[in-house]
Amino acid sequence: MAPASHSILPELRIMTERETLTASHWGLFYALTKDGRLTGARPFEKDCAPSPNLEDIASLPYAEARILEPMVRRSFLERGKDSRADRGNDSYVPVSWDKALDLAADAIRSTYRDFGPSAVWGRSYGWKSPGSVNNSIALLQRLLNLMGGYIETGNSYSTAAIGTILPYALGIKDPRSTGWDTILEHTERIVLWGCDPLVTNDIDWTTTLHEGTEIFRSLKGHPRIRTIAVNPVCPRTAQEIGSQWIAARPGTDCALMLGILYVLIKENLADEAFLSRCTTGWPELRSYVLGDEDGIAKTPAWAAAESGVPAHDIEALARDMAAHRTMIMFGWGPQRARYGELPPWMAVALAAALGQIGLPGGGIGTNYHYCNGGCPPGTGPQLGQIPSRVPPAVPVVHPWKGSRAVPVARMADVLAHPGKVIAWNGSRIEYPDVHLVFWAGGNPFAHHPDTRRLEEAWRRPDAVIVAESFWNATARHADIVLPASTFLERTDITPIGTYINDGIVLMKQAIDPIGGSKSDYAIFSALARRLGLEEPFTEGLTEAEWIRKLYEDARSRSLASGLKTLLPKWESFEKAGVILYPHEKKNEGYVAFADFRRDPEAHPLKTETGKIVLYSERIASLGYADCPPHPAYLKPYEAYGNAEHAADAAALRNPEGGYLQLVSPKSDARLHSQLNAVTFRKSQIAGREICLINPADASLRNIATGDVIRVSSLRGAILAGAVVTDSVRPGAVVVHHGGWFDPQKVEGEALDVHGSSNVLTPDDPASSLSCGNIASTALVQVSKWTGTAPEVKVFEPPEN
Ligand SMILES: Nc1nc2c(c(=O)[nH]1)N[C@H]1C(S)=C(S)[C@@H](COP(=O)(O)OP(=O)(O)OC[C@H]3O[C@@H](n4cnc5c(=O)[nH]c(N)nc54)[C@H](O)[C@@H]3O)O[C@H]1N2
Ligand SMILES: Nc1nc2c(c(=O)[nH]1)N[C@H]1C(S)=C(S)[C@@H](COP(=O)(O)OP(=O)(O)OC[C@H]3O[C@@H](n4cnc5c(=O)[nH]c(N)nc54)[C@H](O)[C@@H]3O)O[C@H]1N2
Ligand SMILES: [Mo]
Repeated sequence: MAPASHSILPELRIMTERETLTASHWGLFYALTKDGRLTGARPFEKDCAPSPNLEDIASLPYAEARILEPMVRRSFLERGKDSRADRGNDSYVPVSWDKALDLAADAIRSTYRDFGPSAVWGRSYGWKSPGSVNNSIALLQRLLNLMGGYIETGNSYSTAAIGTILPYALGIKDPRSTGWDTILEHTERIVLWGCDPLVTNDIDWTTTLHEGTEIFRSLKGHPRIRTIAVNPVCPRTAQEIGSQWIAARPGTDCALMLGILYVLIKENLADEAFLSRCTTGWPELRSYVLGDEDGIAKTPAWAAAESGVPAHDIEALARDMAAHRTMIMFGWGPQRARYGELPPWMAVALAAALGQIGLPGGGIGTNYHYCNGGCPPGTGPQLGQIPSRVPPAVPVVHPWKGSRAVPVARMADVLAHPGKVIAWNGSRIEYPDVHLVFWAGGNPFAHHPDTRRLEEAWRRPDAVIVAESFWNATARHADIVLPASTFLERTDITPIGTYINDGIVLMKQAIDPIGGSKSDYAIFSALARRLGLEEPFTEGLTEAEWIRKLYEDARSRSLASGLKTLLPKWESFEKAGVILYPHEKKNEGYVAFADFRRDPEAHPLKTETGKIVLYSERIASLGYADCPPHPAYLKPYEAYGNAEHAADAAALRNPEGGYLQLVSPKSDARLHSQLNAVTFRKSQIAGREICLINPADASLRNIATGDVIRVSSLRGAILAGAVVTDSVRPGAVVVHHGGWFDPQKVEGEALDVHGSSNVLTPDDPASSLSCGNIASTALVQVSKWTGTAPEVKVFEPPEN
């Protein structure tokens, strides 16, 4: 604590300046306060690469868009569920906490009474804030499980396609990556394929010390390691560390990799010994590459025509990868697309053909860009969270209707089409009939594709309850809005690191709750009380007692297992605020798939053949038209060169130069939609979310940096601010994910006047295998906006 400074009237008011250690997705930091108000943030001294976004976090609680009191949608208050069609077009009325909680409890009680748990969408997908007690999603699910359950979901919006295909190909969803210590010792080439680690490693699902960021930065000018980025957008990582940029068209990675495989085969560079010893299905894939299967030889010239990467660059890349110890660092951008299973599967095939899987520093890793993947983990107990999987505390009378679990990214489809049957990774799923939606800690109006379709589907359920801190579009589409305090306004505890397990930090409360907001624990305990579930919900513990319990549980586990790092007594931990785990030699030198490579029979993979699978009999037996049994290049409906196949081809052709391919990657200024409430002013152009466009495409359309532009697809239209830049390839445009959705009627047209990319994306499944969400695979037209530019209103509270 800093010394108190003097005020003019010291007898009336003592000015206090404080530093409080806490933790966010962007890392640990000291919250600086003066007179109870946040004034800034100072990074934690052990943070290897503090986030540039910390200052914005310190202003977040005071955003104008902050929800200050419980609110109910006006016509819901008057007409209840009969007013559901007004969602998104209504005003809000402030009510007391008692009133809001009574209404929410009524909606929950009546849904379970009339329809049972299969009518409840309680998955509440989202990134909330760290905190193992005030984990809004766990708290919501804990409450709903006590009521009898809710519709379970599979997959995520992050890794649906890759996490579904890798078990077929490698026998594991998310293989541990070869350690960075090994990479730094052995690797000669790093291919950043569809990833931007200096952007995406800025955050962690828990919190972070940014070890990965520091290592990636150290690759700049490295004497041995050369880096190459394959991406339609020149990633910030490549710009910072000086990588070669291979600017492939979006969605053409498989074509590009097929061209590389062709060169490897023709020039005897494919490691046939490894392929026959460690894989199955290479003969089938090889014949596809050579064109024996479909009559198309996947030559570099063919690959060049698809990907836009010159044939000689493809040849050079193939030879360079084969001649050097090469690690393919595969990101998750390419798999959030139609047929998104195929690029990661093809990348596994490419790594197998290079024959370096299981060698130190070679092969493929799929999480170097995320949560410090590849960093050797520390040694210590994992902190748990408040349990959400609790048995029902009341009798469940209604039989379950529909399937118990659905693919998470079919959410809008589920809301819209109860009873619909779909295929999903070998099973048949029947959608339940949703009557109640409850979200706490996620922003579906930012994360789900095709926002306009979501808006329609969202108007079907009888009631929508949202616990949020900000007036984003999800709050603006709710019936009952419960104001949650931010993590800076409550105390909590969190582990440090998703893959890396760096320790535990106490997130001490820095400021009082803003307005009438309450912690999620307080909100859900109050709801539990109204539902007669207070005792099983709280187990008689306060928020502070839960925090201590989670710590004591971790401590006794560590004592029982004789772990070297014993956690200190609670009192010492509370005083220190943080414990960091030591890094041990035994966690270093890890080489992924080394045992398997040495002796595949003794260390079989958990795949259908025990080997790396390049042709899957199991996938073949499913007979899905949208997921072939070996990695292949399939062209989606809305792809480069495919406008003529689109339902309304004319709408996609505009006189000023035709359609462009949309890419919507992560923003370095946000975590999805989080922080936009405070960053919008400095990150906007022309008062809106930016759209990156190549000079060639911009000049065809008479667009200059700073112009307001209209970007539209078959699904909807947004306004954005143009940034003309060489860092996006011709034919592609970028609207980063997570800009807030601000729907307005402008000259008779329904427009999002701020620039949320998901207004443009299609809500199609990646394929019947994963049913994953799609963030790219959209054709858009772009034109200069010549009308009057409407004011963005979404960062102010809605009307009363
Ligand atoms: N087009 C496109 N779409 C995408 C992606 C893409 O790249 N492009 N990425 C996808 C991916 S990978 C993901 S994971 C999803 C992410 O989608 P989300 O996780 O839904 O996005 P966030 O903006 O992080 O939403 C978290 C919400 O929780 C609120 N919140 C924060 N802390 C608390 C708290 O303590 N209590 C409560 N009650 N609320 C809190 C925040 O204000 C915010 O509104 O988006 C997906 N959608
Ligand atoms: N700053 C910040 N960091 C984050 C997040 C955030 O919102 N902000 N979100 C976090 C979350 S939840 C997740 S799941 C991870 C996601 O990590 P990723 O999914 O890897 O991140 P994205 O930005 O969606 O995509 C990575 C890259 O893929 C590129 N890309 C898009 N389409 C294609 C394609 O067809 N081919 C190729 N070769 N490249 C393509 C994009 O331009 C982008 O640079 O990031 C995490 N980190
Ligand atoms: Mo994600």
